[in-house]
Amino acid sequence: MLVLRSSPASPFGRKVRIAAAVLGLSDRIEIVAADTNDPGDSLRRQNPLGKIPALVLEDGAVLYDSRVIVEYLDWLAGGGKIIPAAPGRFRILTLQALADGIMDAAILQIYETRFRQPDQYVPKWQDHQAAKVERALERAEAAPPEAAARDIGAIALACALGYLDLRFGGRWRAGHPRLAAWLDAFAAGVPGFESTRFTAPA
Ligand SMILES: N[C@@H](CCC(=O)N[C@@H](CS)C(=O)NCC(=O)O)C(=O)O
Repeated sequence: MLVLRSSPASPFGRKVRIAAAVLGLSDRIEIVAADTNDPGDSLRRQNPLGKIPALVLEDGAVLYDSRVIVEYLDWLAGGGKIIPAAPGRFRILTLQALADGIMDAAILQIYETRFRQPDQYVPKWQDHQAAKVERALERAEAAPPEAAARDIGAIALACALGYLDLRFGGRWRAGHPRLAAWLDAFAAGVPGFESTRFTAPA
């Protein structure tokens, strides 16, 4: 078995889990929860960066980050499945980078509130990150993926939007109707999207 170190709310972990589902590899992966804040968690020995997701292979080697893991899973599934050959490859990888950037900028805004006291918040920094998200959403709204797309660009974008739904109350939807419609269609067509949805405890 492959072991995926992740946590239920991680959008990058979700990207890997949906990729595995789309590739038919979910039953080869055991998910072992990781606590990125716990210095005693073996995660920090597996990935010195202390970040999730990390994938432990059968020989004990560890792959990170999510881009490397999805590349590995695609290879394991025969190659060219969710990361196709050129010419589509580079457009899809760039969409993945855009979506990963949304997740990075969104996570940094959340960490600001977790790692700093309210009187230490830096609004200029939060606005800087929020503007990245807004510009990236505008770019994606101008040209959403095709409805039937199941490649790593579409999967990553769905995870980014799902994370904005989870942590920012879905406020992005009002200004991005094409993207909202695209996400709803993706969710309806990819069972792995709903099955990996994290709902915060009440
Ligand atoms: N570029 C990384 C980003 C991973 C990432 O930011 N993971 C977050 C959780 S979603 C994390 O581990 N945060 C803990 C930390 O930064 O210490 C990837 O694609 O896997």
